[in-house]
Amino acid sequence: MPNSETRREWLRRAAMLGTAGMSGRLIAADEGDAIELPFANGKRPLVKFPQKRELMLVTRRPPQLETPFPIFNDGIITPNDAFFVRYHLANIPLKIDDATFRCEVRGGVKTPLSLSIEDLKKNFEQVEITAVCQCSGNSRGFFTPRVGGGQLGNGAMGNAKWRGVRLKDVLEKAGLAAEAKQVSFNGLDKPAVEKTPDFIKSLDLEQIMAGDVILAHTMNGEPLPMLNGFPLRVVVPGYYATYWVKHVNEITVLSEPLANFWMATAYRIPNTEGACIEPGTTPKSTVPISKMNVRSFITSHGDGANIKVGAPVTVRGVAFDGGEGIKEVQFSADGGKSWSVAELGADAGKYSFREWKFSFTPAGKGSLAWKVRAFNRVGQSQPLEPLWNPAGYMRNVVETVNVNLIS
Ligand SMILES: Nc1nc2c(c(=O)[nH]1)N[C@H]1C(S)=C(S)[C@@H](COP(=O)(O)O)O[C@H]1N2
Ligand SMILES: [Mo]
Repeated sequence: MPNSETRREWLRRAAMLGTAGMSGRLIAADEGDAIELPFANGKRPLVKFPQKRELMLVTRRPPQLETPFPIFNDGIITPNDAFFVRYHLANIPLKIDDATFRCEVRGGVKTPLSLSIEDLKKNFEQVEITAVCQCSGNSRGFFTPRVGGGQLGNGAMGNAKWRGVRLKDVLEKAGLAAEAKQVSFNGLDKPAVEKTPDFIKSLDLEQIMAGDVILAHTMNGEPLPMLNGFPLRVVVPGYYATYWVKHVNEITVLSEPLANFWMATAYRIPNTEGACIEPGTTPKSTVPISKMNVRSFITSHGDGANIKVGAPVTVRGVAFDGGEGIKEVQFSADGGKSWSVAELGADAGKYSFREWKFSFTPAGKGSLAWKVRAFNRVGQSQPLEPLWNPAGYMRNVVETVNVNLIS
């Protein structure tokens, strides 16, 4: 693993190559390096937290760290030390003994369980799934009109290999009560003040019994980093990360849908096509956020990159969706007038980042908009113009990188 000096050097190089624009520009700040995201108040210092390389600081308490975008060009797996971090509650666990840690399974079950990590590893089938974990508010900083909440660039996402056990198998071992409808998840983090509601989320039992929801103890072959939920987290492939509860130590089977602040008030989207409404207005009705929509990014080049005319160039990036799987990625070198089908990388599963690349020899001169769009297996794609909702969730516009052709 490159040390932090090499990292900085690499970031600097990435910035010079023009990996800027939508992904930010590396600048020297008094306190050290920072990345300037291309929206108001977009300066993010690069800071080091335990088990992490330098990441972009959104807030210190609770820790919210964004992955510098050039890292997504390194490969489809996001390294653990570069994976973004998001918490809602200031009182987070800093040290957990995984030998004494227990995850309690209770509520509407025949036999409540108290599971150690060892139990989970020994007594259940181990499964591994590669899946994107993306914050609902990823890219919120690009919303116009601006909306409240963490002003994130495009780095509140990551793709990892999650290993653990199926939640379904755990629930079957406990035995479900007949009236079971939902399952709630609580982690070890706590509010700093009493009036803040504890972060508890729930999923429908039906979704869990389909088998893809897992309790993960391992991320990319290592124990989860503390800040990503050590020693156990919920992984809900295809769903926004709000359901991926970290340090999960209470799993409760419910006979009614959970109606706490985090389900009934927060993390809801307009109940409309595309989850969007007229900018600046209020939705008439809302539903809990669920599956991720289609996204695709150019990772190899950023705004302001100088591209030599007449010399072959390979553009590449990643695409993903909520679990249908990416079927096709298209690239446009002329601002969206014409599109070419890109070459897809290896298929790491329908919940994973899919690499794409496109090689061609640029012609013409001046500045040009490169664009990328993806289609999933049911034909869904991204709109050319961004959609709006008041919480700044689910951004999925056709992404653009502006480059300069030089001779
Ligand atoms: N215990 C706990 N789990 C949590 C949260 C939290 O605040 N506490 N935030 C959720 C949200 S909104 C996101 S975006 C993801 C972030 O996961 P990461 O920090 O591993 O990147 O964790 C989810 N799980
Ligand atoms: Mo989130």
